[in-house]
Parts: sequence; C-alpha cells; structure tokens
Amino acid sequence: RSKQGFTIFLTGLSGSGKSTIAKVLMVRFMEMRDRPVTLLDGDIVRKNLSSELSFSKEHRNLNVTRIGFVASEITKNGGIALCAPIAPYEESRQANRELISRYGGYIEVYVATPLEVCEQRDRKGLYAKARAGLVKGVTGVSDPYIPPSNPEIVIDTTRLTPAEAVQEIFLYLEEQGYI
Ligand code: GGZ
Repeated sequence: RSKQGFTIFLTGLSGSGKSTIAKVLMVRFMEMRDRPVTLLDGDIVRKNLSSELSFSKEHRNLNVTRIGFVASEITKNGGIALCAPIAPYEESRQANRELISRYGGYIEVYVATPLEVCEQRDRKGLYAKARAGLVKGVTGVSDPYIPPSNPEIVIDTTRLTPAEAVQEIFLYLEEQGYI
C-alpha cells in the first residue's frame, strides 16, 4: 500500500469552513494511526510563523509559500500536512503545488462558500468591521480572492456539512491511492 506523504491545501474566504474541515480531517487521520499529521491552520501560522507579516499581496504570498515550505518538508518525510490559509493568489498556490508535488501528493481543496454566506456567519466580526471601514483590505470585501483554476476538489459548504465534505475528500484520497 502507498505510504507516500501528501498535503491537503484548503483555500477559501475567511469563514468559508476551511478550519472546521481541516480539524475534522485531522481527527480522522489521527484515528488511522498511519502517518504523522500536522495542521497548519491560518491563524496558528499567522501567530507563530508569520507574526511580522501584513495582509498586503506580497506578505500574503510570503505567508502562503512559508506554509508550502513546511508542508513540503512534512510531505517529503512521509507525513500528512493539512493547510488552511485563505491563500487568495494563484501564484503562491501554484508555487506550493510545484514544490510539494516533487515529494508526494498535493491536493488543493477549494472551499467555495459564497461571500454572502461567510458574511452571514461572521464568527469573528471581521466582515462587519470591513463594511464599517474599520479594517481595510479584507479578502472578498476590499481585497481580491482569485479562485483556483484547477483544484482537485471543490467543496460547496452550503450543500455539505463538514462531515460530508471530509467524506468527499476521503473518497478522493482512496480513489487516488493515497490512503
Ligand atoms: C483577510 C484577515 C484580515 C484581512 C485579519 N483579510 O477568520 P480568521 O480572521 O481567523 O482568518 C483570517 C486570517 C487570514 O489569514 P491567512 O494567513 O489565512 O490569510 S492569507 O492566506 O491571505 O495570508 C482572518 C484574519 O486572518 N484577518 N485581517 N485583511 N483576513
């Protein structure tokens, strides 16, 4: 059976459900006791690895390629890396894809929850602040999100629960022989 490492890279707006899906994936992979699993969630990385970075295009790309580098090392060593930044730009996503594919699997999951739905949830009040002009350059409101051109999986969280989304990802991994 295949034991190569792989990276699942979730991209989408704030509040799209990336973290929730990543956490459920994390639990499922840990239960398998198959390979070490590492979660590189957006807010954790921002705090611990990218604390000096802003939300400019350059800094977002740098943040995303840092995550990609860590994921590539994990993948190289046969582990599972779960990444969940917004990653709004194609160039840094593409750079990660090229780097990580050299060492193992790269599965890009576009969590395509519409802005209206993310905004209705607004768990952290970010969108309200953006609309009030208190925060500038918020992805989806006053900063771009470029949808991935060739994602392996697209998740519509308005139709799927997190558990169903994870099931869809597992199905794909089985089909491709990763698990
Ligand atoms: C987008 C922002 C911003 C701006 C702060 N735009 O839901 P959250 O709150 O916890 O997750 C978001 C997080 C996004 O960081 P990422 O590292 O994932 O972004 S990127 O991939 O673009 O580097 C959000 C919070 O930081 N946040 N200001 N202006 N999200």
